[in-house]
Amino acid sequence: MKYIFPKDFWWGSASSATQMEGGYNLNEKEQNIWDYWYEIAPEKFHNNIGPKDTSKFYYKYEEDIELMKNLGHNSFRFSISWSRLIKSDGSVNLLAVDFYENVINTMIKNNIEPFINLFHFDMPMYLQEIGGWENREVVSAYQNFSKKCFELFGDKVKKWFTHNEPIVPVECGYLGEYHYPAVVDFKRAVQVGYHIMLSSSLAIMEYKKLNQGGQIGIIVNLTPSYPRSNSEEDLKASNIADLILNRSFLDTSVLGEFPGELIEFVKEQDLLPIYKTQELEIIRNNTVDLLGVNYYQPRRVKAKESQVKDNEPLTPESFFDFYDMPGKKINPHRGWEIYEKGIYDLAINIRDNYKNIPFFISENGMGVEGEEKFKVEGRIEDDYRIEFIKEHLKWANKALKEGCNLKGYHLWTFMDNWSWLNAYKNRYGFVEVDINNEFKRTPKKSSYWFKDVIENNGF
Ligand code: BGP
Repeated sequence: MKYIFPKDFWWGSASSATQMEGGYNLNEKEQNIWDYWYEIAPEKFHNNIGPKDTSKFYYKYEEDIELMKNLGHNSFRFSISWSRLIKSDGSVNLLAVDFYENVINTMIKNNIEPFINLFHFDMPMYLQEIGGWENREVVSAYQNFSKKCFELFGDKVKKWFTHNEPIVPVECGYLGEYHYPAVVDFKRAVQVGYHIMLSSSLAIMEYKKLNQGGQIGIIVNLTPSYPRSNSEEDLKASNIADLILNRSFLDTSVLGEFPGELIEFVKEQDLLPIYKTQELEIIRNNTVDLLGVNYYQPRRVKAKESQVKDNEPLTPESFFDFYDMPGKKINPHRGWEIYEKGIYDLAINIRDNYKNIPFFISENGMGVEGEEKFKVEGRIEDDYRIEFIKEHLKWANKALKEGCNLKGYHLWTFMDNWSWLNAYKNRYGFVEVDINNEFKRTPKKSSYWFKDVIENNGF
């Protein structure tokens, strides 16, 4: 064996509540923005499939966790649905407590460590109605929600994450039209980003107060930015992309401060959010213990080729263009670039610029449209996914050898799930979910290959 991983390496997969639970209105769950958006605009969702009964983990979690165990996994990340746990009057939904308690107990019984994330794009609608992340009161509501989760489940759960990809609700909800409320307004986006960051620090503060002996972190989609060339213009464009899309949450979560250059940029563009000095103190004093890093593809950047028009709204892309690099390797089933070395580059960046903080690959994966065409005698033969994981793990292994503090690797995702506006278009799971046949689970070839890797702690 050539690629050996450390003992106790975290092998597993990641998921999120809205994408896999289903039971969108069962047992007093309230609506979140996805339930609402689907209700008013179902045509926006691929094949008109909404979040009502996604992958049915809510009903089948025992079977699913047993399958995870049989496939050798030692850890699994899921999220707690805020709109399931906390009712619109602020009280705790005891039926939801039962559900999450059962999930946690079943995982522990099967030797799978629960990693829990608190926010994965799923704002309760009753809070969106008062402005969502734009409203400081919602930050306090999130602080209370996080505290409740620690009190309820913190005796058993020792790995917590405040947010998954915190830049995504900013980018997709306030700078693009992929998440509700789907507006394009840079100033509002900056306020949302600031409040999400503050909410993360407040949750960390609550967690530390309780002294539960676990670790708390954040999960960032740390997409490395690569300039087209070393020209001054391309470097500048790549730097600004990195600053807004990576360093906004990464620097602040790990180092406790918004990057000076970002503050300058925001001031210059007249985008400063409303904030209080004491809040900056909270951010400074409550940094993460642990980092989750989602990596799918690199961000290739070039200097802007055309002037931004006067009537065009300002967005981050007013300052750089995406670069379509000739000859890049592509996942033809999703259209995304595959660049395995990105995993190594981001690891080295964390080692050298972020105090070598412990981190893990919290999502990596390959989406495949029309994956049923790879089915042979009832099983999806996903050799492309094996190749994808293997090549990324090789670079992860090199990073480990060079002193990076890498703790684990989670695939996105365990079983095929629903992916926001893309619904069930792109499949990512180790396990096929047949949405036309009672959501039947069938492990794909890659799940058995991964099981061997886990058993051997390498390949
Ligand atoms: C990540 C998100 C996941 C998931 C994944 C796949 O950024 O954290 O929630 O959706 O992307 O995305 P897609 O289905 O659009 O290919």
